[in-house]
Amino acid sequence: MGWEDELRQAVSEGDEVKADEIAARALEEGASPKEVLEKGAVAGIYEAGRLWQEGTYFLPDIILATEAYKLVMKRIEPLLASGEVTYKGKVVMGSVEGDAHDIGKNIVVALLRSASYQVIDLGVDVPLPEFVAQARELEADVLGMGAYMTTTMRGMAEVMRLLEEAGLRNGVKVIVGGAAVTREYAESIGADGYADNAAEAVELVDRLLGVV
Ligand code: B12
Repeated sequence: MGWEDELRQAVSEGDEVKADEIAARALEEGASPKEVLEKGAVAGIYEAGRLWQEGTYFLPDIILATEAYKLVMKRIEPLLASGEVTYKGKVVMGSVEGDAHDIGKNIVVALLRSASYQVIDLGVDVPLPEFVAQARELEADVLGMGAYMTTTMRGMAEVMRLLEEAGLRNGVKVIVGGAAVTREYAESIGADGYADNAAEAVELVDRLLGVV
């Protein structure tokens, strides 16, 4: 079994010590941080999600998998930083009100940072007006919102309305994503873009800001 499968398995089984060891070894053997993240750690979370959906896993299993993922991410994140000082643009990002999921958002944040974007991460459960206030305050080029549940997704439409009301809609590009969100939904609320994974999210931001 290659490190990819081993890491995927260790993360999905919530074995954080083993997951971290495998990640360290893979990096030592020359795997790139991005590969370790995507082919191992993220794959493990997806696997845990699949096991939950089919009824094999329960919430505690998911929490353990999340902890294992986080430990690997702690090792990877500093390595993703590009070290460049000139930013391509400023992105304000968060998980919408009521939503505490942040694994997907954190990956998008990490990859945007590694692609030389300045990212202000508002965290989880971000009150809807806060997105607007921060976009204005920080003069964001891009506002990113993540929703991972069908219930919280609706908050995005409200943020669009609040942006309009504040006269900010034309000054900021809005991107949305997360497991609950579809391209159709993104279009229906008038967002500027949607991406269903973190690599695509970076391409999307490049495209929207014309820096490709
Ligand atoms: C891990 C997990 C948790 C963890 C979260 C840990 C954490 N820190 O995030 C814990 C255990 C805490 C949790 C709690 C709950 N969860 Co949960 N959780 C999941 C699970 C299994 C995986 C989510 C995940 O991390 N996926 C992996 C990441 C990498 O994928 P991703 O999020 O889709 O992100 C990628 C893309 O979407 C995109 N992307 C992400 N964000 C953004 C943002 C932008 C701007 C862009 C452009 C792109 C983008 O790029 C990412 C990387 O490629 C999903 C199942 C699933 N299939 O999604 C359920 C799921 C999301 N949870 C669900 C539920 C119901 C809950 C709880 C209510 C459970 C409960 N009964 O308590 C609570 C709610 C807590 C809350 N208030 O938010 C449901 C939601 C159902 C719905 N209504 O839609 C799901 C779908 C499971 C299910 N089928 O029932 N959960």
